[in-house]
Amino acid sequence: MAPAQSALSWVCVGSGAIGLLASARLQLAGYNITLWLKQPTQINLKFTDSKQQSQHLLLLPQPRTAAISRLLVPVKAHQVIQAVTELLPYLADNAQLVLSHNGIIALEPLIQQLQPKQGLWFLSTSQAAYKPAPHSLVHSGAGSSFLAKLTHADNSDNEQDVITTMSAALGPLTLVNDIYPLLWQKLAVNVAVNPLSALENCQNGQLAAARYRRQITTLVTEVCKVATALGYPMTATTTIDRVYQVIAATALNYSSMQQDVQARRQTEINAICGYVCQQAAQLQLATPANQQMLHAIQALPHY
Ligand code: KPL
Repeated sequence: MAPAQSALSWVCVGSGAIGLLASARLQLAGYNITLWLKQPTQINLKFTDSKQQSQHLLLLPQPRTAAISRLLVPVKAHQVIQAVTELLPYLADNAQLVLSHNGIIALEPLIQQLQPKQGLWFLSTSQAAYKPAPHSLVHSGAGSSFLAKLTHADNSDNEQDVITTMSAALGPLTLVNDIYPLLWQKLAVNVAVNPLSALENCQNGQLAAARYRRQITTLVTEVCKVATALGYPMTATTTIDRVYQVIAATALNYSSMQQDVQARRQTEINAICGYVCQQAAQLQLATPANQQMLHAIQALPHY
């Protein structure tokens, strides 16, 4: 049976791996999805799904004239504010925006710019995809996603539409009331894996070696201390176990930060170790291992 589709068109910002994955899956499920790119051009995408079946899809650019009611923003943490600010004049007054990125950033400045009926959501995903070439996408790991609404005002029609569509895009999907406990858990994984794999220029799996154990333990323990002080209780032993489970499950993957550093792109370090250090400073807690990682990545030419 065909899924209940959104009658509304969705727009996806950028052509990153997760955005293209969501767009491809939505188009295949019969949704109307367009891309918002710096250069509005169509993408003829070779999409290889998680069963290794390939097909070609044509993804069209969103016209600059039409109002946008539904927006998926799967851009890097440091690109979110600028991307959404640029799009604000194009948003319908009941537009629903879904953010999805690694790390945590302060979203209050963005929420303050939204109209009363506009809604902001956050989707955290463990779906894995990569681009072997600019117009080629491989869905390399079938994961799942969590979705939460960050703003209050709205009516249930809009909400159901967002939930149904995000389920088709990046599901299986679990709806949660508060995304922050999950974001802190994911942050612990990213703190442990991303900068270290970037500095060592290795696959995630190589971080299971005994020589990294002490550093990973210290980094993750600092995250747990800060999260717990903020009201998101996290025990170090359980969190470290989870980090090693992710390292094992993604052993052959290169982390997003390793890829960013190799491609000389700006990394998400400020939203990962930087966010931990910033929150720790406000709480007057010391996080020297996170500070050291932050500085080590910032010292690279294109951090
Ligand atoms: O989220 C990731 C990333 O690379 O950014 C992990 C979970 C570490 C997988 O590589």
